[in-house]
Order: sequence, then structure tokens, then C-alpha cells
Amino acid sequence: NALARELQIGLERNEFEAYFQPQVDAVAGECVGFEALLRWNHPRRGVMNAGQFLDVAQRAGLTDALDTLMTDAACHALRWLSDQGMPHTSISINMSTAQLSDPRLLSRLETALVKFDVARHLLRIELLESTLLDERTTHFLANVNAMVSAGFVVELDDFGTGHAAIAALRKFHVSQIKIDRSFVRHVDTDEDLQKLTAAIIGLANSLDISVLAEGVETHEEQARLIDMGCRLAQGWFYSKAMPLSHIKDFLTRYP
Ligand code: G
Ligand code: G
Ligand code: MN
Ligand code: NA
Repeated sequence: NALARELQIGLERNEFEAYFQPQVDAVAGECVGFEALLRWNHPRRGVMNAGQFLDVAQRAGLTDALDTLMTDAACHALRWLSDQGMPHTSISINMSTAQLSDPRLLSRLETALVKFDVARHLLRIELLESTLLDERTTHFLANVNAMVSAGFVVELDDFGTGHAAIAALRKFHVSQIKIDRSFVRHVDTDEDLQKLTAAIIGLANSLDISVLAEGVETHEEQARLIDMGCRLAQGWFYSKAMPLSHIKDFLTRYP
């Protein structure tokens, strides 16, 4: 189809770029990391989000090139942060089932880390709860376990939206869960959402897993989350995802 062809051309023309959304310690007012999010600088449509084209890319078999681009961009940004005097700031990348099923995954990650000379634990891996239960290939389980053993930090994304969140926590060594935006939204006003969110935070605490709230958009949501014991947060309240060149400016507000 037309979009698949444009994707192919876009790859040749380097129209794809990693954007970075800050993750902050809301109590300390410090930036602790970034999530890398894929963007397409489309010549006519402007900046497109991953959700608008990833499915098509997958069907067209173009994700391999995009995955490599994102891993390299994340490692490049980690090197830059380290050179700026921020050697502890992490970057998380989102991983698809296909990527996680690739027997070359670990060696590809290692190649990028070596190329940019960055520490392994700073490149964090975000997995969807649904992905973790989708054990279609033998390489999948081996890859996740090998990444954990090798010292990569694995995070569970969109936590609470799947049907097997707790099973996933039992099965894999997850270092952090990201509470889905659907819980965070209106957490300051909706009592049921408060109870659910508090339960998730309690679960994480009792398992010694760190917890980050996604999609924080207001000061009130932030205040409520801090009250409930969740100080790590990400969302438009702090910043939307931005190109690497804008990060320096953001860091003057959240050092
Ligand atoms: O920010 P955005 O609207 O692009 O995100 C839409 C969805 O695409 C989110 O679920 C996000 O996790 C996913 N996504 C963004 N970048 C990547 C990427 O590089 N790889 C994969 N597999 N998913 C991504
Ligand atoms: O599935 P994942 O959590 O990786 O997807 C991240 C998605 O959430 C991206 O599309 C990103 O642009 C979006 N996002 C990040 N922060 C906010 C926010 O505060 N509000 C809303 N509505 N979306 C957000
Ligand atoms: Mn994510
Ligand atoms: Na998420």
C-alpha cells in the first residue's frame, strides 16, 4: 500500500528520528531518565507518532531497520548525556514481540552499547504485559531471561491494562512497572482510580519493584501520586517527547 511505500522511501531518506520524553523524580525535581519514542518527519504530513505507522511498518517488514535506528539513537543519546555530566540518566526503549523473538537481539544490543561506549544498565527495555505472555517462539523466553542475566533493566509498560499483570511479575525479573495512563488520569478526583492505583503502588513496593506513573498531565495528579508513594513520573506535565537537541533546555529546569 501507499504508506508502506512511503515508509521505505522515508527510511532511505532518513526521515525517522528518536524523540525523548523525560522521566522525573517529582519530589526531587530531577530528571532520572528518558523514554525513546519513534517519530517520522513526514515531508507532507509533518511529525508522525509511532502509533500512526508501526503496524504498517510491521506488515511491510520494515521494523528491523527502525529497531536498529532506535537502539543506536538511544545509545547515542546516552553517550551525549554522559558527556554532559549526567552518567546516571537512563534511556528506555520499547520492544516489540518480533524484536524479542529475534535470536540476534542480545548481540545487536551489545554492538550498539560498544559502538557508543555506554553502560548496559542505562539502556532500559520496556515490555508490554501482553508481550510477556505471548511466548510464540523459543527465543522469546531465552531473550528476556538473557537480557536480565546480562544486566539490562527490564520494565513492564502499560501496567494494569492486560489480564496477567501479576503472572508476568512472577515469571520475569522486572525492575520497574509503569502504571498505565488510564489509572493516572483523574487519579486526583476519582476514588476508585485512587484505590486501584494505591494497590498497584503497594504491590510494587512489597515486591521491591520501582514504580513510575505514566501520562501525568496536571499538578494535582502529581500531588496525589506523591501522596500515594509514587515519586517517579512521566507525562505532558513535565514535557512531551522531544528531539535530542531540545533536551539541554529541559535539563536546565529538571537537572
Ligand atoms: O508516542 P507514540 O504515540 O508514538 O506511541 C505510540 C505507541 O508506539 C506506544 O505504545 C509506544 O510504546 C510505541 N512505540 C513508540 N516508539 C516505539 C519503538 O521504537 N518501538 C516499538 N516497538 N514501539 C514504539
Ligand atoms: O505505550 P507507551 O506507554 O510506550 O506509549 C507512550 C505514549 O503515551 C506515546 O504515544 C506518548 O506520546 C503518550 N504520552 C506520553 N505522555 C502523555 C501524557 O501525559 N498524556 C497523554 N495523553 N499521552 C501521553
Ligand atoms: Mn512505553
Ligand atoms: Na506505557
